[in-house]
Amino acid sequence: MQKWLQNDYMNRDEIKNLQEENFLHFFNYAYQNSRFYRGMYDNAGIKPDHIKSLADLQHLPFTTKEHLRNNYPYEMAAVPMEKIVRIHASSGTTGKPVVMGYTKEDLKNWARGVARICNIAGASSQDIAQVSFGYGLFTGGFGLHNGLEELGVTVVPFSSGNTDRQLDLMKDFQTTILVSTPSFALYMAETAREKNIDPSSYYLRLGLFGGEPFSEAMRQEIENQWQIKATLNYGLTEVVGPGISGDCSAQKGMHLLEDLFIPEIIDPNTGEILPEGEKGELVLTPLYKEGFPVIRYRTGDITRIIPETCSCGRSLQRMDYITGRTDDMIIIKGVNIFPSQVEEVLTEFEEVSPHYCLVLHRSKDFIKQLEVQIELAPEGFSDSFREMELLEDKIRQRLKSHLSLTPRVKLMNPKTLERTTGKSRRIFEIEGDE
Ligand code: DLL
Repeated sequence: MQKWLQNDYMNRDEIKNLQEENFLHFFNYAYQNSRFYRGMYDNAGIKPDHIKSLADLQHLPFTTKEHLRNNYPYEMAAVPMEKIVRIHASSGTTGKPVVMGYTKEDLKNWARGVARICNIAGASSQDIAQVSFGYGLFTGGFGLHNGLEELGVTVVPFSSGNTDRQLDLMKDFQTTILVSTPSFALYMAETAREKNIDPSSYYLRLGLFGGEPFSEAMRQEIENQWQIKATLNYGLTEVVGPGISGDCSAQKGMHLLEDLFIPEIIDPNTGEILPEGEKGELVLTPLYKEGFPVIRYRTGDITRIIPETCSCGRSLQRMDYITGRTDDMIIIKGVNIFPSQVEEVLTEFEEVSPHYCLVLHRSKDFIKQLEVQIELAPEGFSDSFREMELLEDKIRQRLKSHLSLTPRVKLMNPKTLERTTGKSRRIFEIEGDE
C-alpha cells in the first residue's frame, strides 16, 4: 500500500495520538504566527502552555465566518504574502466573500487529501475524469483537479457550462468519472436524453459529486440514469475546500480524513459538545494549513459522526450526509424547517422530478407562507386538471404531517424550474403573499 494511504487504516489509538501531536504543533504554530489567533487567545487569557493535550481543544474559542469576513482579505494570513501562492474565495450570496490563501506546502497537502478522498471513492490511475466544477475562486475545480492528478487519474479540465460540448467530449474521450455537483449530473443526463442519447451509453462508471447535498433518492436517480456508482464528498473553502470527507463504495456516510481534520459536533445554540452519534453543527480544525490557519471553525453544516465502523475496513470515522445548514433553517409560524425535509417527502412521489424550490413569502420581519414549487416528471404530467389537483393535495397532506405545517404546493410543468451547472439554489424569498 502507498504510504500516504496507510493513514486510512490506522487503529483508533494511532489516529488519536497523531491528532494530538499535530494539534499541539498546529496550535503553537497559529499562536506564534497568526496575529488573529494570538489576539483571540490573549483576549481569552489562553497561553500556549495551557494547551497540553487534545482534550484542551474544547477550551479554545470558535472561529466563525464573521471572523473571516472581518479580516478580509488577508488578515488571517500567518505567513508573509510572498509565501502565499494561491487564493480561493467562497462565493457567499451576501456580504464579502471569505478568502483563503495557500502556501506551496498547503497545496501539496491539499492535493494529497483530495487524492485520498478520490481513492476512497474508488478512482484509480486507470480512470479518465472530467472535472465539471468551475475553475476559479471556487475550490471545486482546482481542488479536484490537483487531487485527481496526484492519484494518477487522467484529468479532463472542462470546467462548468457548455453542457452539449461536455457530453460530446465525454463520449470522445471515453471519460469514466464525472466530477460535478449532483444537480449538474442530473442536468447532463436530462440534456443527453433530449439529444436522444441514453446516458448509460457513455463510458462513465463513477461519479465524484460534491459541493451540495443530495438525498438518497437523488443518488438513486443519478445512478439509474447513468448506470454508475454515485459517491458524494464534502468540503468547504474556509477549511481548505474539497478533500475533507467522502463516500467509500459502501455509500453509507463520508469518511473523514481525521489525521488532517479534527471534527467536533456541537449544539448550534449553546456551543456545547454533543455526545458521539448525536446530530448538530460540525466544527472542524484542520491540522495542516500554514497559510491561513483556522481552528475550531463553525461550518454551519448539520450532521453527526457515525459511531459504527464501516464495512470497507477503513478506521476513519464517517460523517453522515449533511441534512441542512444552520443558516438554511427556515422558521415559519414557530416551526423549524430544512429544505432536506421537503425533499424527503417529494422523493415518495413518482409523479414529480427531483427539481424543486421553496419560495418564502415574507412580510416585514417574518415569513408568512411557505410555497413549495415542484416540477412534474414528464410521466407525471397530465392534461386533467382534476388529476393534478389531487396530486397537489396528496403532496400537501404528506408535507403537512412531515413538517407540522401546511405549505402551499404548486406543481410546475416539466423542465420549467431553473437548471444549474453549479450548486442549485433551493430557497427564494419574495415580499408579500403572491
Ligand atoms: O463547495 C467545496 C467543495 C467543492 C466540496 C467540490 C466538494 C466538492 P464552498 O463553496 O465553500 O466549498 O461551500 C461549502 O457547501 O459548508 C456545505 O454547506 C456545502 N457542501 C459542500 N459539500 C457538500 C456535501 C465547496 N457533500 C458548503 N454535502 C459547505 C452537503 C455540501 N453539502
